[in-house]
Amino acid sequence: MADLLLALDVKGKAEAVRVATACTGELDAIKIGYPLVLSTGLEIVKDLAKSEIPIIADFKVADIPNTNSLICEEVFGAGCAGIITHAFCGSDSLAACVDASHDHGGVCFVVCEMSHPGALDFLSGENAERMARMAKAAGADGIIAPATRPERTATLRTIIGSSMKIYSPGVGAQGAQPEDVKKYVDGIIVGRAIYEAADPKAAAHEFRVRAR
Ligand code: 3DU
Repeated sequence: MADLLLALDVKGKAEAVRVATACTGELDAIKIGYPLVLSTGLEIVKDLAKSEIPIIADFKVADIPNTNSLICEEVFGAGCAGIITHAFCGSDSLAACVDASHDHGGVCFVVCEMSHPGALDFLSGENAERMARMAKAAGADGIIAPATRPERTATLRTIIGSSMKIYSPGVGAQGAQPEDVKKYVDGIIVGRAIYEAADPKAAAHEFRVRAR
């Protein structure tokens, strides 16, 4: 049984609020990222907070420890409940992100293996497994692992155990189905298949039911 997270990669406040409002009652969290925040500013978090579900900032943080901490301050200061970071900058950068998240009462998720085909160049295989071990050692709350490669997500689950969460992108537009991964993960992340749908609420409802 997995939660449903909407990847709200639309541009502008009006469209973001339209989709989020349409999906009221069907979502467990909203994931925002660069497309939306660069078009609206972080103030969008306050507008989306009216939906009363957690907002997770997918900024795939990848910098030196001090910069990572500063990014976390802004994200949590704006009202986000969680942040998504990369791990490939190393254990000190990752620790800075995890610690700053926890200092602000938030959660930190770590990208381990990505869902697109190009992930096979670097962000997969042994590298992903090392980053999963690093995420666990850093005390991260969870990892991001691909619905498009469920067998890899299953492997990463064995590394992190059951005390950490897995959120899984790749369902819908990237070709994966909720049924492919729901037994390995705590949440599926769906973007285009919901926000581009003629009826986003109906689309979200169907994904939510299928993820259960
Ligand atoms: O393909 P969709 O439209 O359902 O969007 C997927 C979202 O998840 C999108 O925000 C993307 O940036 C994010 N994501 C991945 O797709 C793959 C990853 O490995 C990590 C995040």
